[in-house]
Amino acid sequence: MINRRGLIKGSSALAAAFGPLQALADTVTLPIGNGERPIVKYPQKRPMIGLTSRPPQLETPFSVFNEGAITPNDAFFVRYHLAGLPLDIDPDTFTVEIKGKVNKPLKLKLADLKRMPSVDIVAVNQCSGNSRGFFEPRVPGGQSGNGAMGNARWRGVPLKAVLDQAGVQAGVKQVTFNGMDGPVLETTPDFVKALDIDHARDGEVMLAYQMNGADLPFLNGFPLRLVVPGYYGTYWVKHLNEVTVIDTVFDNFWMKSAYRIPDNDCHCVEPGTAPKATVPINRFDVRSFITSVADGAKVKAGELTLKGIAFDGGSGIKEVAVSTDDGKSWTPAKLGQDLGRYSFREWQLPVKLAAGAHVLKARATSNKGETQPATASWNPAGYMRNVIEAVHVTAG
Ligand SMILES: Nc1nc2c(c(=O)[nH]1)N[C@H]1C(S)=C(S)[C@@H](COP(=O)(O)O)O[C@H]1N2
Ligand SMILES: [Mo]
Repeated sequence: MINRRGLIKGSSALAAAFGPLQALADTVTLPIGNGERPIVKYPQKRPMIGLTSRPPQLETPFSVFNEGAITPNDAFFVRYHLAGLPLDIDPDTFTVEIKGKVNKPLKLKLADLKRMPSVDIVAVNQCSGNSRGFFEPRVPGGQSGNGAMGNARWRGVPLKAVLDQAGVQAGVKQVTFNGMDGPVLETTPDFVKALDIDHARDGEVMLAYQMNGADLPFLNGFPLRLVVPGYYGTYWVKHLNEVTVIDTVFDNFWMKSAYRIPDNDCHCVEPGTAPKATVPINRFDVRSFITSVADGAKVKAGELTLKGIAFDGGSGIKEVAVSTDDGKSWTPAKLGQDLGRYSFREWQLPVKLAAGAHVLKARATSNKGETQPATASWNPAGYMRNVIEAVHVTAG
């Protein structure tokens, strides 16, 4: 399905703009059907797991999540829909327009934004289809492992400040966001997303120009992107240059047809069936991962400290419990530093493993009382997986 030579060739425009692109000899096999992936090297990125080349889509090698709560910029995943990437952005002339139903349309340069009071927020960006490759029965779409997520400290200006400056008119409903990338074919709808006006003005949704203290990497939206804390990555529009206030509910392909979930509590349906009613995907569900040992690993029998991460859509993590007996008994783990309610929360727990096979599990509970299900639920787009994951290890 994925051809390494095609992947490198398809990226030649990027390579020309950002320096040489290295073909790496390695492949990696994700623990999913057809899981073999090339390891690829893109500008400003360390070797990453390649999913597609036109446009570039890169998954973070899972071991990165064991290095700390913050995902380094050069290891942060990359997701695009359209192959027309804006490879010639000049940060000195770049502008973002604020227009539509506003009293005073604005064209702001980066320097204008940087003169405004800035805010910092640590927040997880996760693709709706993170972990889609694990769906049973399988669903179409990018067959991601668990690396289509990352956690960063974002800096920018609240969208509210910019909207207030432009003066939002009475009776408006939504704000739409468009980036500089575009379709290669005219028939492909441009990638534009919308948020309700109250959400857009909540003071947390941010126009971000920095990630972990540095300019955004090109592939993560240089020079400006939307950050929507607690919401799936689809709303985090990159290379953002058009913000439009509208008095209708936006109904383009990307809001009305794509990125929708079943309108029920589990956001799920009977496998193989279609939902009767859907809503746009919105907040993350609660998830946790063991990061210190990989599925299938061999470990030394005896004492071992298990480590991992947990996060939810913004209430924060209340508890992570760990099981070393396939979910029969659970012990609360010790939570790490609190970097804010939208961040990864690290956890750890010393355990003892006798020689033999074990199934390790972590289960997070959020401050609003949501927890992870014991069995995976299913929806046709492969969104929002949050089942309690199993890590099989052999101690010896
Ligand atoms: N301009 C633009 N922004 C975009 C997209 C895109 O295709 N074009 N994809 C979205 C999706 S679906 C995700 S999951 C996130 C991924 O952000 P990242 O590439 O910085 O990891 O970007 C979002 N923003
Ligand atoms: Mo996504």
